[in-house]
Amino acid sequence: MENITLADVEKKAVMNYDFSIKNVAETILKKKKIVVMAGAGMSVSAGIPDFRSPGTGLYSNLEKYDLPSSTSPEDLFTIDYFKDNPMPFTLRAHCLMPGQFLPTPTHHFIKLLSDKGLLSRVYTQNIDTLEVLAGIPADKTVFAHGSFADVHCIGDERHPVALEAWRAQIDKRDPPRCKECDALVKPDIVFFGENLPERYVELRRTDLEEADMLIIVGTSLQVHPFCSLLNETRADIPRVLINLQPSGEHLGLLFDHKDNYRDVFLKGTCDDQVKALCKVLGWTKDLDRLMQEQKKKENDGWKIIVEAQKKKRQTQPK
Ligand code: CNA
Repeated sequence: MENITLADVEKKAVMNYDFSIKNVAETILKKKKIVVMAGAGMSVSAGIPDFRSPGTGLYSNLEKYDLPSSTSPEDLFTIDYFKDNPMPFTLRAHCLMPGQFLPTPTHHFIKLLSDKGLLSRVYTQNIDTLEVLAGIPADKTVFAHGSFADVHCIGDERHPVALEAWRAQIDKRDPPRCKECDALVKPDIVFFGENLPERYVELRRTDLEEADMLIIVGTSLQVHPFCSLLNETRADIPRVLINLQPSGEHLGLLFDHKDNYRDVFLKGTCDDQVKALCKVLGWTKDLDRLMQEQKKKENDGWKIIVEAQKKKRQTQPK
C-alpha cells in the first residue's frame, strides 16, 4: 500500500495540506469507515499507567513486582516467564482488575464515532476492557492483544474458567490453577510469544484496505505487529496521531516533513484533543451526555464484564 505513488492532485485532495484541528474535524464528518488504533495512553487518565512514559509508566515502576534484577519489563508479560514465575503477573492482574476504572472521554469519543455511523473498527492494544464499559459495540472492537474479559487455562485443552473464580484467587495473590488439569490460568491477554487473536487476523486486511481515515490515539507505536497496521491503509487517506509526543516516525508518519500530505499530529493528552475535536464537530453535548450516563453506572464495571463473559459462554460454550 505504502509505495503507491499519488499524483499531486490526489495528494492535495486528502487534506488540502491543511493540518489544523478544524480541518481534521471537518474531514471526520466526510468519512464513513474510520479505523481507530488505540494504545495505553488512552487509559492513563482512567488511572492505568502506560508502559513507556518516563517516570509514570509501568516500565519505570517495577519494584513492587519484586523481580530479580536480571528481569526485563517485558518478562512480566512473556509466556515462558509466566510459566516459571506466575507471581509478578498475578500482582499485576490484581492492580488491573476490571471494574476499578472508568472509561475516559477518549473512549466515549470512539463510542460517538460509532453512534454516528463513522467508525469502521477500533483496534485496541489495551487489555483493560474500558471499550466494553464505554459501550463501544463488540462488533466494532478488536482487542488486538486480547483482554481481561475472559479467562482460560494455558494447558493444551484451554479449559474455560469463570471470571469470578479466577478473581477469587487473584485477590488472595495466589496464582490460579485449572481445576481440571492443574495448568496455570491466565486472562486471554496476548503475552509476548503468543499469537494475536483470530479476530485480528481475520478482519485486519479488509478493514485497513477499506478505511477512509485512520485515527491513532495514545500509543508509542513500538509494539509489532500492531504498529504496522498504519502502513496497511490506502495511500490517499488521512492519518491522525493524537499523543503526548510524536510517534511512528520510524514507520513513515511524516508530520513536519516537506513531503507530508496526509499525516497530522495533534499534540497533547487524548482527552484534551478529543474534547477540542468535539467542540469543532458540535459534539460536546453528546460527549457530556455519555460521560454523565457513565457516572450512573460507575459501580457496575465488574458486573458488566462478568455478565458479558457469561453471555459469551452461553453462545460459544468452549
Ligand atoms: P506505551 O508504549 O506505554 O505508549 C503510550 C503512549 O501514550 C506514549 O507515547 C505516551 O507518550 C502516550 N501517552 C501517555 N499518556 C497519554 C495521554 N494522557 N494522552 C495522550 N498520549 C498519552 O503503550 P502502547 O499502547 O503504545 O504499547 C502497547 C502495549 C501497552 C500493549 O501491549 C498493551 O497491552 C500495553 N498496556 C496496556 C494498558 C491498558 O490496557 N490500559 C496499560 C499499559 C500497557
